[in-house]
Amino acid sequence: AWKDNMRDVDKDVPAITKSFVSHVQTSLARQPYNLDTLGAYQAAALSVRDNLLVNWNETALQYTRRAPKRAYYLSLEFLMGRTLDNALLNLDLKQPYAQATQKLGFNIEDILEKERDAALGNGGLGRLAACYLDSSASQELPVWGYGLRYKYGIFQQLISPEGNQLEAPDPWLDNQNPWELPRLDVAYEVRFYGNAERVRDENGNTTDRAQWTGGQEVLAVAYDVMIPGSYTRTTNNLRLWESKPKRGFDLNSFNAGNYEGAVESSNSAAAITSVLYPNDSTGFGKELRLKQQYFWTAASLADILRRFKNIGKPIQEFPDYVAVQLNDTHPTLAIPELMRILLDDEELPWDAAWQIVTNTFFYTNHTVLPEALEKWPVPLMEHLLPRHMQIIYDINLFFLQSVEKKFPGDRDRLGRMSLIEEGFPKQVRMAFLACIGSRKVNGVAELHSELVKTTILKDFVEFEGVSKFGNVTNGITPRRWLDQCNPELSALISSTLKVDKSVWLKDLYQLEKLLPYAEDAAFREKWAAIKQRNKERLAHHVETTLGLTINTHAMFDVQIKRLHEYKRQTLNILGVIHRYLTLKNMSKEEREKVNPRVVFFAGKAAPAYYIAKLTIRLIVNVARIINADADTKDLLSLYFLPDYSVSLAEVLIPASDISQHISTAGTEASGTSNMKFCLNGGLLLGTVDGANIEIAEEVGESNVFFFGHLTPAVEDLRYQHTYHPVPIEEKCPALAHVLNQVSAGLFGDAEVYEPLLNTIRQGDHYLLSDDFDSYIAALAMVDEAYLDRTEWVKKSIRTSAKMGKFSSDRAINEYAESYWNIEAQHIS
Ligand code: 26W
Repeated sequence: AWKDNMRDVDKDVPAITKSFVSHVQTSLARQPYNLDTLGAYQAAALSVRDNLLVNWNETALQYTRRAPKRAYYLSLEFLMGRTLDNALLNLDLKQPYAQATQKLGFNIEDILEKERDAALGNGGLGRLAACYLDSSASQELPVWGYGLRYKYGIFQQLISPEGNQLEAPDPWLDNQNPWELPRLDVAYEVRFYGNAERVRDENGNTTDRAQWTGGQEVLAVAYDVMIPGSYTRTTNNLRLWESKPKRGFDLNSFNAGNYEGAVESSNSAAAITSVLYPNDSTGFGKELRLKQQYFWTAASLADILRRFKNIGKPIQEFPDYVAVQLNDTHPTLAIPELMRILLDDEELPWDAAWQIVTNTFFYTNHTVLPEALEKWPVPLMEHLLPRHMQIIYDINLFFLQSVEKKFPGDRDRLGRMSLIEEGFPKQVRMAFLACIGSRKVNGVAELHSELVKTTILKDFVEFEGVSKFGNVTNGITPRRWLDQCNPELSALISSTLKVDKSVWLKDLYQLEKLLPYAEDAAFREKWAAIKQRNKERLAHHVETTLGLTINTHAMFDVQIKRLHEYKRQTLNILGVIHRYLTLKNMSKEEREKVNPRVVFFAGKAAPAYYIAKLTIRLIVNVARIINADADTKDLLSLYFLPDYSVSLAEVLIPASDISQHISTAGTEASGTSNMKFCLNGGLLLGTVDGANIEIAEEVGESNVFFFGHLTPAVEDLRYQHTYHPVPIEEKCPALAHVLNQVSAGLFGDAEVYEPLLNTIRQGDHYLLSDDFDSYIAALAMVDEAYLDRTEWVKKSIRTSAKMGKFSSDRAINEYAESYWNIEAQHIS
């Protein structure tokens, strides 16, 4: 049936060839006969974009006509990766485009490789937003994304010869971006600084209203990115804002001969959307970051409000037509901003305004790590956003009055729950503001959502009732993370299930039907052969990009994610060293029984995160030594692949036999790459944390490798480290030995690693010494299991077959039904 809906999409090869050649000649002003592959990419992209635009316009038109309730996903990060392959697959145009370009002398895979990643995100939170956009369009839901059009995405990571991470800018727009449409006609003015003057009533008393004037005004200009659904006409929109000076120059300063001053205002306006902040988990207090947050929320809300007003309904009905999802606390200023609009522009009374606000917003929390909870200094807020600071004080006043009413005289509680944290300076607690300003709050996996309720928002659960707090376990789009990145496996699944992929890719629970095939030797052989070819594809990629040769007959063991102490890449590398030392001590005969292993790491460290950068340096230098050791190199080798990205993940994930998700229990909110590995038949080695737990629930504990202390033990263990420390030699001799070898300079630079090693020797906040022995034991179980290849492949099939729950389609439908109350709109 979906095919009928695609009638505007031209699938015949001659028509595609014509459109391609026409773009070569007229859009690129080049000749088809001396076109390079980059030119072929650009022409193919522009031709596919023509198809998308037709559907995108039709979708927008039908939404406008029907005026359904819509949802808006506000995220400072959208880690989209490449678009062409995804668009071709979602539109079912890959075959005809491959044929058309083949005839013109190009290989479609080479063309796809020419696209630069759109890397407007740091990691999990940004990639989740991208998966949710794919699922919203695929489920025909009226959902738009709102974000910033950064000129520079996440930095490019280089590794120096010593093993240090270096950062280079990512000018991703340099080759032009065919996937965006500048909307110079859609622009809003955004104010910063200035004065907020309370409006007085006829008796001279102050009111809830104010006038905000003066300061600096900048322009937000819209750029629209088309988001095609899978096997549907629905093509949604991701609207990204770019900042521009309101005037090119200030005439007054210009006439006064102050030329530099006149151009300066234009410089500072453009700076707002110039760069993505590369920190996840820390680093607020920067004025420019707060400016980004307000610029984006103000422009997005103005745009949403204008669209709502076109329906012609009274403002009280706003929440019946609009749901706004706050992706973490980054867009929390939307709450006081909507209050400002309703109070000062719409002149609503406070209670009516607050009623609208608290029925419009929904807040997703992505971390309980205390250092990652956003807090903004009050003096900075007062300076940059004087009117919003007033409103926040008013919200706080009314809120604390209601707390006092429910818990009379409980001063500690008032202090704990205040939106303003005492101190020098005072700070605004953004998670609390997001919580009280929202209809519902959710975490991103069962365990995490429980931790939100029992730790950071415990008082708020007691005050507002538990029903406001929920869980939506994260998901991943099976289009990109199976069909696109692992086409052979996708084809095997379709032929085995005897259903078109358009069916099972949108109903991922159908993978369960693969379960009986775990017992089918012929199927297992095909399954294993695909894994092998994916390992060779990765090896080929590493060979061509880094010039390194990889043993594809080894077990591929992968840990790829942002570098962070809580994610414990350090535990992994110390485990590798332990394995190396063990191998070195073995006799030749003993070594012959050992299964070869190749360990891959990839991931970026925040540029100012010293310990994370030291971990990279250690990994690189351990690799240098052990990859060159003739005694062991056939049995153990190690690679740090620089510049981790979405497109690199698409090569790494299908090639993994085992992947590691080994955070200290209770610290990883969910994790989403764990789902991607399992969907591609990789087994999971992990702690009892985040979504690992739900993955194990689905696939059965016998199919995952769990280790380590559980969340309830963590607090006590940390207490012991602080107040009753036991020397590491006593507590964990194996780990002590490894640390001593590093200290002794086995991997060079004896003194360089001391600060990293000392995080374990002193305090050990992430409990490496508590989990090391069980980690090593789990690694040994993995080795043991891999020896029985038949049983391993069975586990692999069973794992993939049980990933239905982790489709982002399931997740986005939960948001649509239980949070936003929006309905699918079929675009005919
Ligand atoms: C600079 C402030 C800051 C603070 C937190 C920036 C970014 C963050 C994010 C919340 C970090 C993040 O990406 N969290 C991850 O979100 C994923 C999607 O829900 C989860 O799967 C990961 O477990 C979580 O770490």
